[in-house]
Amino acid sequence: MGVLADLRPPDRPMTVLLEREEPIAVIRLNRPEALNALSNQLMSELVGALENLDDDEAVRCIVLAGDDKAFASGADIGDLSNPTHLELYFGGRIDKWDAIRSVRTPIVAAVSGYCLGGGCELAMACDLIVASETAQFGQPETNLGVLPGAGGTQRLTRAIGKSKAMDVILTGRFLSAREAEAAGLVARVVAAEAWLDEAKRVAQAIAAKSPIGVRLAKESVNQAFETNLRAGLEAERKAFHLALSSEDAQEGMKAFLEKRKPEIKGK
Ligand code: DAK
Repeated sequence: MGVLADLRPPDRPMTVLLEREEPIAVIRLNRPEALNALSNQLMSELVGALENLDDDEAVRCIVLAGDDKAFASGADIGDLSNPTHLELYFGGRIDKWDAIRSVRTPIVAAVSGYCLGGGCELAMACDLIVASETAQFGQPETNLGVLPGAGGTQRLTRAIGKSKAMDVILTGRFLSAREAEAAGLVARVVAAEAWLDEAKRVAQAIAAKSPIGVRLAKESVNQAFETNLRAGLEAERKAFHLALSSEDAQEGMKAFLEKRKPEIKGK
């Protein structure tokens, strides 16, 4: 198991671990004693790892995982309580979430156990969610007198619709993996022992394709969240033309016609 950028204070253990299995990489959230609560240190290390991997051409897809018990139980409530207005404004918390949104490499969230609050928001900021049948999703911030603050009211509502999102956010109840899958939040649910392997399989399948087509597809799907249909279709058309002009696209079509496997170069 390797370790990427070491951003921690000298006396603190890494809260994020990196396993490289090129062409994929697996980032493991590593605060088991706090159910992987997203401390400020963890968020800094996570963003550092994601940005490094995003710049690394050898890595074509990233898996973001917790452990069996928790993907992440939310923002670290200790870090979240009693900040000053100045800390909130200048502390860079929101910047970290924006940085995650800017990652172009596809990210598969691999979720087992608790996936709550900021943890659920983090999973939703990834591109798709593979879940263990033990996973529980929720936005229990209203129990604390606040509300989701890192995209939960927006992304959850787009994923599962208004009525169910209101149910989850206003009552604080958890969705089981199966319910989350039926509602459209989760792409695949697998047996408890298979969640990480399945997420890696999904990542390998993505990583086998041209990174140009994949990144442009990610960008285009995200447009569906951020703009109207007409503008989204325009963006898709431009992305398609861009992809079509790549060497990988020419090779992909030639290989199909010649009944052989394409040689993907990422160009
Ligand atoms: N923060 C800090 N510590 C946590 C934690 C959390 N979110 N969740 C669990 N822990 C700690 C517990 O305090 C406990 O520590 P010790 O007592 O052993 O020292 C340890 O993890 C094990 O937890 P439990 O003993 O409670 O374990 P249980 O199995 O009994 O219960 C639980 C599991 C997940 C149901 C429970 O721990 C729980 O309810 N946790 C809190 C869940 C929660 O409320 N999550 C939402 C937090 S608020 C924003 C960005 C993000 C956010 C907001 C703004 N901006 C950029 C503006 C996000 C906000 C949130 O996520």
